[in-house]
Amino acid sequence: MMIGERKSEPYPLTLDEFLSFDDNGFLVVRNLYSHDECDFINSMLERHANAKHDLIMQPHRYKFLKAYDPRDKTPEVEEEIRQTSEFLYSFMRDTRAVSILEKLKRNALYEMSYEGNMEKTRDLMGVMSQMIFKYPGTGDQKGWNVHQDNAYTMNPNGHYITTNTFLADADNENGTMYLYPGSHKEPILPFEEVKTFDRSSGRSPGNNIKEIPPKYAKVDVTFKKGDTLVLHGNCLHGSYENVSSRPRPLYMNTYIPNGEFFVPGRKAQRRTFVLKLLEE
Ligand SMILES: O=C(O)CCC(=O)C(=O)O
Ligand SMILES: [Fe+2]
Repeated sequence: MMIGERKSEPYPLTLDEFLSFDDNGFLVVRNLYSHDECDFINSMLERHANAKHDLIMQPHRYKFLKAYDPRDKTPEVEEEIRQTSEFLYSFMRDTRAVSILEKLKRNALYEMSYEGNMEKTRDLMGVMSQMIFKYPGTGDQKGWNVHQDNAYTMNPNGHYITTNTFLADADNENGTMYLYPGSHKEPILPFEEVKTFDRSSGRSPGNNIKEIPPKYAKVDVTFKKGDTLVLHGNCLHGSYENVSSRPRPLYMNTYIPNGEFFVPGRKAQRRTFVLKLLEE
């Protein structure tokens, strides 16, 4: 993937960053993507948004993007949908993100051989994508309840991992995320299921955790355009309501080691995508 000046090369993850992910269950990688790349992705997705800028699930999959796109499906529109979904599939495979995840998940992907060498025994797979525009005053501006992303996929080994790329600056006013460092060491905690798409209920989206273990403290994080939050699927997090007049576009990709159990979901229809073979 190459937009503007920046090449997609493996990210030089430091030991401190590696250890910080281990301790906290998340890692903020500043400026992983350029402003040009963020603008490109955002404007590409804007073409397919409905008037309220509802969340788009699985935009890297043609049939999903087509179902979400409210326009008449002229040949030109069909072509845009094809281009966007293909581009977003390549973004799921982006070397910068995947190189970070492969290091963070190395315990799940590599095994020591009899000779004492580390050998890669399985691949990391892409699972799903999601675009959240979080436009002000649309119904989609609501904050998300405190949840674990793995409460949707239910991987028993805590191997579900996500990248969350902020396509514009995010702060407390426009609905940034907050996190509970260390909470990824918990299993999937009891939660109340909340439908993400049920606008009519007036409820905030996100499976609602029943009780946040008191030993974890909430931390607000602000993001700049191009920052990526790498998040352990079991790490507790939520987000603020967007009370500003700015959108808060967030693009998410999710991943899991090959062969790991996950719940496909009726609406999301999650399935795995090969990353390695298609790397550019
Ligand atoms: O967009 C947000 O504010 C939070 C989204 C989130 O946590 C999720 O989609 O799992
Ligand atoms: Fe989440």
